[in-house]
Amino acid sequence: MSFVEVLPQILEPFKGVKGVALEEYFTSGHRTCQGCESALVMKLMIKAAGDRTIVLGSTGCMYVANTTYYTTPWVVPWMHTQLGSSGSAALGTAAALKALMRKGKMKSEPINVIAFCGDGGGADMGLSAISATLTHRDYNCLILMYDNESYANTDIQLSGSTPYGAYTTFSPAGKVKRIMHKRWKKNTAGMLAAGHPECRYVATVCPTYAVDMMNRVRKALTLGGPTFIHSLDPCPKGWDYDPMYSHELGEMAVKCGIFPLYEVEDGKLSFYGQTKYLVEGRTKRLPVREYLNRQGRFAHFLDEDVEYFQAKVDEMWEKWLLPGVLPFTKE
Ligand SMILES: Cc1ncc(C[n+]2csc(CCOP(=O)(O)OP(=O)(O)O)c2C)c(N)n1
Ligand code: SF4
Ligand SMILES: [Mg+2]
Repeated sequence: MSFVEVLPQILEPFKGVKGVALEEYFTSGHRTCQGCESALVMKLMIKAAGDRTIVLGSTGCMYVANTTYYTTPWVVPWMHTQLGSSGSAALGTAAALKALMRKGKMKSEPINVIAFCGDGGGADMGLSAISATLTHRDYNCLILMYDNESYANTDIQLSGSTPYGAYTTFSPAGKVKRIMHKRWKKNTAGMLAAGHPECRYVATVCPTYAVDMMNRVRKALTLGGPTFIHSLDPCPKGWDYDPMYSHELGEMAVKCGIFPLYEVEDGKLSFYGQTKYLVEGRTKRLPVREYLNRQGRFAHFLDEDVEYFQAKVDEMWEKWLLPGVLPFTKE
């Protein structure tokens, strides 16, 4: 039996908006909400990857709203997988392609494998499968976690990625208890980058910065091996704001330092975009107050809640060993 090494595709970065591919592989026929940034993430992700790509998606808005009544916007091969199994689906598909090519049952060619999951499916339920996949250096697959900060599809339940204090159907603000959700958001990308020495690439992205985002997808696929991308996606329904402000809220989350943009390539960390400016001191972090005020899920916040939120973000930047990335503090 001959050994066949399946090399990844080489996808050069898009040089600005004018260099972006015109082809669409996530088209009309979906039923996501108006202003849904997760739908935009799907569109950009597959635009960046191109047509020689298999997409796998775990249960959530990006499954349910994209496969209604026997219609689908996906132009590339696509398969649904169970809510907690984006990691297993990615690895299994990459392994199956490799085996079929080795046995000569299909032409040997680089095919991208991308599995997406929501924050419920990725940061919570599917974390162990993602972790396992990130230890298998021999398989080329990207796991993209689209983070709308709730279990949105089942009507906005709290996830490990929901921000402190946010109103969800599992954490409604009441007269006796104003703040029901008192845990700080899970640091998924930092945790996966720190704990998986075989993983070649971890990045955070925000679809507000579309070209930057697509180029992180292209880099992940080009590097090969198991890779992970975490995108922050404003969700008009769960976050409770007018859909026209989706992009602006993504921008504010980055500029407030709530969601730092960075990549870790073979263990080397670099910040990019607006976050790089913050790290280099070229711009100042925006206060979180306006970001919070613009969303109905924080409408019950009093001044003390905003101050607590701000203090926690300050801590991420001023006390963490790697600002916004690794939450250890030095003695
Ligand atoms: C094992 C399992 N438990 C519960 C569900 C019900 N369910 C379907 S979608 C969903 C929400 C998933 O949340 P997330 O992964 O964040 O994706 P989103 O809906 O936010 O896009 C839940 C709980 C399920 N499909 N499978
Ligand atoms: S609930 Fe949020 S994530 Fe789901 S389709 Fe609507 S905007 Fe998109
Ligand atoms: Mg979600």
